[in-house]
This record gives sequence, C-alpha cells and structure tokens, in this order.
Amino acid sequence: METPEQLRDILLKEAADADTLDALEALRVSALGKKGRITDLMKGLGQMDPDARKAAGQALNALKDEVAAAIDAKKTTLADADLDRRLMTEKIDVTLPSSPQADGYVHPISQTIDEIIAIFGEMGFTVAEGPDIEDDWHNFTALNIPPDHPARQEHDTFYLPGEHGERKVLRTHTSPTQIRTMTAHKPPIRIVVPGRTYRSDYDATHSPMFHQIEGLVIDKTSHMGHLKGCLIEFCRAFFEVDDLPVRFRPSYFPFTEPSAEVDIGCTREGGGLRIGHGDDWLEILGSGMVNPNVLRNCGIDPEEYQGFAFGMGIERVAMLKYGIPDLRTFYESDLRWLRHYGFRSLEVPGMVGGLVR
Ligand code: 2NM
Repeated sequence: METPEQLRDILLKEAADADTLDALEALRVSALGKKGRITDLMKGLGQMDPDARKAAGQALNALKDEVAAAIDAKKTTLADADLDRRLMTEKIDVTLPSSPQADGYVHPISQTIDEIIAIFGEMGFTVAEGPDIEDDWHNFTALNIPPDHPARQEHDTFYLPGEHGERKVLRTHTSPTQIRTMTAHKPPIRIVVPGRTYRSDYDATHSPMFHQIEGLVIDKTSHMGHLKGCLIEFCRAFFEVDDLPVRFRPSYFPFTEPSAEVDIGCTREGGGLRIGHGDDWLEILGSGMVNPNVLRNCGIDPEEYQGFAFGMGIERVAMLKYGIPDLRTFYESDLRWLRHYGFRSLEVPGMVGGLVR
C-alpha cells in the first residue's frame, strides 16, 4: 500500500488528468468512496498506537479534504469548458420565423371580422357569440317586432320545426345574441357580436347565408353623442381615412328609437367608387338608441339604463375595403380567389391593414 504522501501525488495527478465529468466522478468514488483508496488507509489507523494514530489521522483527514477540493475545482473547470464549447457550437438563428409559414390564407370574411373586433376592442368592447338556430322570441318578439309585423316577412326568414312542435328560425340578424346578453347580464354592457345570419334571398348582392357584426352599449348615461363618436371613430379606423366624412341620416328600426343610418363620404367616377372625400355618400351601418320596450323585454329598467346599438354586413364592408367585386365569390371556395384576396396567417389584424385604393 502507498504512503499517504505517495497517494496524495497520485490522486492529485489523476484529478489533473481527468478530462471528462464522468472520469472525475469515477476518481471521486475510487478515492473517497466507501471502498476508496483514502478510506482504505483510514481503516489501518485502528492498528496504530494512540500517538501515531492521532498524527496519521490528522494527515489522512487533510489528504481527504485536499483531494475532494481538487476534484471539485476540476469539476468546475470541466463544466465551464463544456458550457463554452456548447455556446461556441450550438447556434440559434433568432431571425428565423417562429414556425414554418402555414400554406394557407385567412379568408377576407375572417380578416374583416378580426379587424372590426380589434377596433372595437380598443374601445373596450368584448366579443359575445350565440346560436345560429333561434326561437321567435329572441329573433323577433324581444326586439319589439310584433307577430304580424312585416319585418318578419321582409326578412324572408328560414323557419325550422323545433323539438316540441314549436317553430325555430335561422337568425336573421345577430341581435338575438344582444337579447341573450341583456337577459343574462346586468349592465354596464359593451359587446360586439359577429356571426352568420340567414335570409331567403339570392342574387348578385344577397346570399342566403351572410355575416353581420352588431354592437351594443348599455349604461346609465349612454346617449346619442356616444353612438356618434363611437361610430365615426370606427368608420375612420376601419377605412383608414383620418378625416373621413361620416353622416347620420334618420331612419327606422323597431328595436331602436331614434334610429340612424350611417353613411361615409365617397366619390363615384366612371362606374368606380372611391372611399374618402367627394360629393357622394355610401351607407355603411344601421344604428340607434335601444328602444325602451327592448330593454323592458330583457328585464332592464329603461328609467335607469339606456344605450345604443348598431349593425353592419361583413361582406359589404369587406367588398368595399378590399375591392372584391362579386359577393358570390366569398362562398365558392376557389383557392385561386383565396390566394388573391386572402391574407397571410401571421398578419396582425388592426388599424394598419392593407387597404386597396
Ligand atoms: C342594427 C341597427 C340598429 C340592434 C339593436 C339591438 C338590440 F338588441 F339592442 F336591440 N341589437 N342590434 C341594431 C340597431 C342593429 O343593425 C343594422
């Protein structure tokens, strides 16, 4: 067996020579482990006389500490070198896209809905959604449209049989979701409701299924000034014209009183249309102060609360903003059309979209 001095030189050299963390761990076990070489020497202390044992014991403990320290120091050196090597060899190109570009396009209807939601989202609106299949009460009655009102025929409603003999309807507007929100939640309310709507009508400017987005604000002091400010702001943000002229024209809806149609300024020249300034007007939205009867139908006290509502057709504003000439092409699933009019999936909807002018 080596003397402690010889063992010291051997172990320190082995620590210096170890060139992997694994080799260093093997050395630690063979020197300091239960059956290690220093441990073996310590076992010999038992046969020594007390004075010699004391001196030898101190020497062996010092040896143990020195070897353990040498192994730890070498371990740090190797780990640092390993990290340096990885930092040198493993490179990340942070300019690569976070995922491969999807081989698909966002439909102009989806893009337009996202843009409109982004604008109203900035104004504090949240999104509400509801069922496409409605009942008479939510689609007509609660909205102050009586059973014999011409609006029920005017809308060319699709009727369906219900499960218990009653009549169901495919919603003719998204307003029944406003009714559901007012019935289920206490004001203040500030929502927009996008979605599919249905009317039995089909020609160059009408599809039996189309999309609407409607908005509703109910609060204690909401008034016509809020309606006007909100919708002027929306039209200017959506069409990306800061000083776009906006006009409010008196109108009639059973669910609002007073009601107003909202027009934006435009120019018509040689069959074409330019949004912005000019001597002509283009209808964009319907709007009004929610009729007190509608509030009462939803359990809201019109003496305490009032509010405004508005609605628009998605296809119509998408065609205007993006220069899409034919309504029917929205539903033809023609990939060449989608590659032309669609949007890249990673484009962020918002007020900086690509208006075609
Ligand atoms: C429009 C025009 C005017 C409207 C009204 C309501 C409700 F539920 F509050 F009564 N929702 N939507 C509304 C008002 C919709 O679309 C042309």
